[in-house]
Order: sequence, then C-alpha cells, then structure tokens
Amino acid sequence: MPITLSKSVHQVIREVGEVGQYLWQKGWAEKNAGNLSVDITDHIAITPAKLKKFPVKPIAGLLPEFAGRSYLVTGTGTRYRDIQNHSSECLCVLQISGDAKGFHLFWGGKREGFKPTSELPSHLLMQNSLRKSGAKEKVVLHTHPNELIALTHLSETAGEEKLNYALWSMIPEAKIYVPRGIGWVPYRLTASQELAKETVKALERKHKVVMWEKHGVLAVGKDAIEAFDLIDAMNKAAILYLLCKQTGQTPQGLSREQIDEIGRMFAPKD
Ligand code: 2HA
Ligand code: ZN
Repeated sequence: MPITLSKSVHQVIREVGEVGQYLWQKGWAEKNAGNLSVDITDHIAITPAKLKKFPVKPIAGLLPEFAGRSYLVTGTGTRYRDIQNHSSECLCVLQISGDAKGFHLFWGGKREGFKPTSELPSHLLMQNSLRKSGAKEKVVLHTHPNELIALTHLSETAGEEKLNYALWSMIPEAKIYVPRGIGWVPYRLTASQELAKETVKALERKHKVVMWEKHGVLAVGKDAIEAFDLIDAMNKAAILYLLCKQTGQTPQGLSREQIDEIGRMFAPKD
C-alpha cells in the first residue's frame, strides 16, 4: 500500500522542486551536485503497523535520539534539475527506526537502485544539531555556488574574516540577510565525517550559511526557499566583488564603520 503524504509535505516537496530549478538555472547544480534534507517529523503520522511494512535499511552510528524522526531527502546521484518533474524518483521520505539502527523508506525513491544521498549521515548530524539548539530551521541545503567558491581560491578572500568582510562591503543586504556572516570550514574530503563535524561546529556558532572551502556552500532555513535566498544574497555580493576586480581595480567597498552601523540597525533577533 503506498503511503499518502499530507498536504503540508506536498507543499514542502513543491518548494524543494522550485529551489531545484533555481539551483540549476543559477549554474550551481551541475550533474548530481548538492543534496538536501528537510526534517518533516511534525508533518508525518504513520502507524507503527504501516511502517513495519517497509523494511529497515541499516545505517551505522546514529544516536538513540534520532529514533522516530522523519526526513525528506534527495537521492544519491539524483539531479536537482529533475526534482520538480520527478519528485518521487529524486526524493524519498524516511523515518529512523525505533532502535535508531536504520530507516524505513516509505515514500518516493522510485528509481532503480535508489539510495538516499550518500551525505545522509552528515545531514542527520546537522539536523540533530539544529533540533537540539531549538532552531526553527528544518532544511539543510548543499549546493555549489560559483562565485562564492571562486572567492575561497583567492588569498584576498579566503578565510572567515576576509570572506565576510569582502561580501558585507559589497552591498548592505549582505550584512542584513546574513548578519553573523558565513561560517568557514577549511577544505575537508567530500562526504567525510570531518566535513560534517566541522559544519556542525559552524552551525553551533549560529551561522546559517557555511562555506566549504574549494567545494561549496551549506545553508539552513525554515524552508528551502529561505535557505536558497541566503546563499543567493551572498553569492550576489561575491559576483559584485569579482566584477569590480575584473576592471583591474580593487573595490572601494563599504567601510567597517558602515558595516557595523548596518549590523547595529539590523541586529538578528535570535
Ligand atoms: O552530492 O555535492 O558534496 C554531491 C555533492 C557532494
Ligand atoms: Zn558538493
């Protein structure tokens, strides 16, 4: 028996499809780049009897506190650009089993050999960190925004302090939308535990956007659109910085005093 998802989960899926299109149009989602998870526990009511019909797939190293939590996640090897028209092939809904030793996949994943993103353990670590801190963010989105990645390759803008100053100095909205700046994670191997752990540390420092040096960005949001918007705003600042540099000049930029003033006027409330 297929499971019927609530209207609210379908809305979440629609938003993820919409954001998948944006990421593709922006050129931030080549091939199967990126991955995404949404904590939809509050929108899922499936009886244990029904859940049991979906065999547990093992997953190592989960803490007991994950038991019973439900997530919408992208599939490994799936493309952001395909989500909108093929959501049940590119996404799945899974619930962590009662003993937290695996998950029941009970919606989507309708593709030969489908597996949730290989970054699932990392996403779960990040989701858990958000939940434990009482954050309202439910979405963890990873993508490859070109200009932001480019800045991590330049010594002038590599590193948390230099990157944030360069971005904030380009346009007031960069400071307004991302007042705590982008958290910096030094280069770590893709899909590694080290990368996940360093990212969790950045989330604990209350960063909503995290730069993975020479790789990409991870952002969190109440919904997929919000996570996308944060990256878009910062990538716009990165584009402006590089546009200025292309003239052969160094951008004047807003001063530190001007950025601080914006920071005071638009201080984050959480
Ligand atoms: O999912 O982007 O970092 C593919 C990736 C891994
Ligand atoms: Zn990536």
